[in-house]
Amino acid sequence: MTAIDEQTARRAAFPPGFVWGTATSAYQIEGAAAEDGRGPSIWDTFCAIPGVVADAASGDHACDHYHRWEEDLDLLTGLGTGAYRFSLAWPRVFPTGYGQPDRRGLDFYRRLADGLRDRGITPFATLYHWDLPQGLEDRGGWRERDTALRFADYAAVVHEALGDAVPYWITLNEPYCSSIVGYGEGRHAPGAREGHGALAAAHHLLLGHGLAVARLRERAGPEEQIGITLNMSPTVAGTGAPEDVAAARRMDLMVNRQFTEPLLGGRYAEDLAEVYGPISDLSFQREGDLEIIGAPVDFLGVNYYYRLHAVAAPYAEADPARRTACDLGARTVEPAAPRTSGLGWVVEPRGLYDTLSGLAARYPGLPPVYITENGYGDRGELDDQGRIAYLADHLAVTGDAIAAGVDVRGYFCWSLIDNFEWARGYDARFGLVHVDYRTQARTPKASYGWFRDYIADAGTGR
Ligand code: IFM
Repeated sequence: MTAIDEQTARRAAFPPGFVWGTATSAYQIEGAAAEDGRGPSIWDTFCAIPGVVADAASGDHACDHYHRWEEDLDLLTGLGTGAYRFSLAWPRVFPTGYGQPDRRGLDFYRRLADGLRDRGITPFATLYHWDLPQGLEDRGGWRERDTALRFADYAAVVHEALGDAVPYWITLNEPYCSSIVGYGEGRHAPGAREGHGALAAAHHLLLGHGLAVARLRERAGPEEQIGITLNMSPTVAGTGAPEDVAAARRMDLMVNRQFTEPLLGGRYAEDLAEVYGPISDLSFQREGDLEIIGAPVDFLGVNYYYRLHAVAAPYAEADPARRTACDLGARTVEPAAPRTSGLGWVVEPRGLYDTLSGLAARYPGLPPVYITENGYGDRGELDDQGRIAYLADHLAVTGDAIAAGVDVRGYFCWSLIDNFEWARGYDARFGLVHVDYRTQARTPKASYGWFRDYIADAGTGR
């Protein structure tokens, strides 16, 4: 294909007004963990536990974005993206989770949102990207219904402060990770390994989302859009054996349908009680919750990285009453001869197409979709050809999904800059821009220029 042909193909693939952006989150980039009254979050506590985060790293300093945000926004200008997705740190706004909000935290996000708008970039604000105030975790965290109520209050306070500057609101980022990975697997904060508690957390996160949507709607102007972001991993059976097919279905429930069914279908997943009944009485579900959780959203954010291949496996714990929420008698396997990322993650662009088309097929009233994260992890190469190939392939299937009729409105690359990759610390890098953590120097990688040119070709960057 010639350069002109490529440009024509890109213009045709993405409709006018298609939103191009990059995404980050507060704890992964801000640093300044003890500044301006910020209270501790569950991630500060988790990182202090020996052995749970690679190299004993933490987000204490991260990319120092709290002080270097203007430089980072200038990187966005250079990229030509029309939107930027960031998250607010709840403990900057409510240092203990309760009481009066701290103005200084809200002022930081005001500066950030205004700085974006000054540059002609639309803010997409995520209210919760995993950093629960430790004060709330001390009272049970997401296991408790009260945390959902606190989240809705926090959403209302943030909207009061920023409603005139932020047109797109995302309540939660990846509730699967905040609940099952954090309270079930224990790989993320708060590091719990529970059955009932993790399922309660999943439910209360969804409830918090629904309550927050209602509070935001009361205040939002007609142009404001409210949604939620899920990480979706279409799950396929590793073989055609019935036990593997059943195992894949259980994993799909845990990762995907546990969240999509109440949010988009207004019902609990049909096999939720069957799969989870042995480990929980699901007594956290109350009458009326489904109506709150399933209230319409203006868009769905989809984060896609990989597909899952599952087969049956022995339960880790024989006694169902002692099982964690991720002990499902299933394990993941790699497909034959996989293509992998610089972190060894299996790369299957087709999974993004399946995610998008599968959502549209399963949920007839599916709201418009934004791909709020998609990206490639490696160890930080500046000439990151692997990332470029990954992005190109995933953008191509996004175009295919649009051509097939899925209403995809935007694409956000994860991530603008290298950052704190949770339990993997700083070794895993997803940025279009390299960060030297000793000097905090930012250096655009090859993918930064490639993405800039791609957006320019697609012609709808702003
Ligand atoms: O870095 C994370 C992000 O916080 C949530 N989605 C996946 C990314 C890459 O692992």
